[in-house]
Amino acid sequence: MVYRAAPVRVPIQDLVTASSDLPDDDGTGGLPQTPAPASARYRPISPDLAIAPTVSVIIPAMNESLNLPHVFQTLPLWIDEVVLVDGRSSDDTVAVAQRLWPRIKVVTQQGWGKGDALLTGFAACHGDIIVTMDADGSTHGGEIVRFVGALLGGADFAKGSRFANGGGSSDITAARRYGNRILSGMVNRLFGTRYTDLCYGYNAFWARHLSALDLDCAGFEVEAMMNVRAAASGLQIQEVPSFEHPRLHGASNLRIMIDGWRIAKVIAREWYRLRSARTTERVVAANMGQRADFAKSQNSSPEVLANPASCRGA
Ligand SMILES: Nc1nc2c(ncn2[C@@H]2O[C@H](COP(=O)(O)OP(=O)(O)OP(=O)(O)O)[C@@H](O)[C@H]2O)c(=O)[nH]1
Ligand SMILES: [Mg+2]
Repeated sequence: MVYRAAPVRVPIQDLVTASSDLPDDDGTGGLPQTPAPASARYRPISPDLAIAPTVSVIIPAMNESLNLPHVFQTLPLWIDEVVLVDGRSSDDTVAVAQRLWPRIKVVTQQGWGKGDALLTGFAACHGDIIVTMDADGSTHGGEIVRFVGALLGGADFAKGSRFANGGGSSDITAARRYGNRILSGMVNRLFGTRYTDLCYGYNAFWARHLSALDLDCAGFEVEAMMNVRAAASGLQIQEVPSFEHPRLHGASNLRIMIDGWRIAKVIAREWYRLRSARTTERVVAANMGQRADFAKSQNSSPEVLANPASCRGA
């Protein structure tokens, strides 16, 4: 797949030439009649990086109208789609977002919780790459290029981390840091990962992996579930250092004890799920092996033994 290729570094000069070379004197009002050259699909996202895949940014927001001006100011202009998932805000979150980013797609979630909001956003977006970030001013849109760069460099899932080299937080409390460390340790032990920051909402992945993630949870445990399922389904994961700023206005929706407990339950459930799947795989493999041995001794094929009807009338 072309998307798995290493970052394509097309000199900006070439891009400009490719675009201005498109035919525009054929009486079609400048519409190209011949397919655009391959390089014209690429657009610059930094001084030395150009990309072809489209990028959607999903922003769950509940009563964040005061924070949105800052959030949208940080978003790079090269992103293709912004989807704001409104959690039935009682302030003018939606109107502010539409004023700040006229091309924005606003969807109202039907259920409750950040997880439900993200699932709603995933269903509504169209990009090849999906980026998730918060609407409270804690995540900076200028970092999106790092996530996209990691995906273009071969990762399936780019996971933001405040505790990776180069990351940080001026927001996290001691209690949250400690809880996060325990939960990350649990996942690392049970799933063989090396996560430094399990509970962080700034992440990105290729949209084609949505079915592998198969997310189905409503609350803040959604981030833990994404990370665990990405690992369990064998996706290539790369941590991306990120800096978390304090929420600018308003109050946090996270309830540390309740949400921490929900995250722990998700981890336990996912581990049980994975273990059951592996046990089933082992049993099936053992049965197939026995059948193959028996078939060999009977000079028949294992398929025939599995389904004797298939050889009726033969
Ligand atoms: N649509 C929607 N968005 C939500 C919901 N709960 C939280 N969010 C958004 O999810 C993002 C993260 O939520 P926060 O309340 O900031 O939680 P947090 O970042 O873990 O906590 P703080 O660090 O204290 O801010 C913010 O943009 C919220 O507006 C919800 O039920 N629906
Ligand atoms: Mg926050």
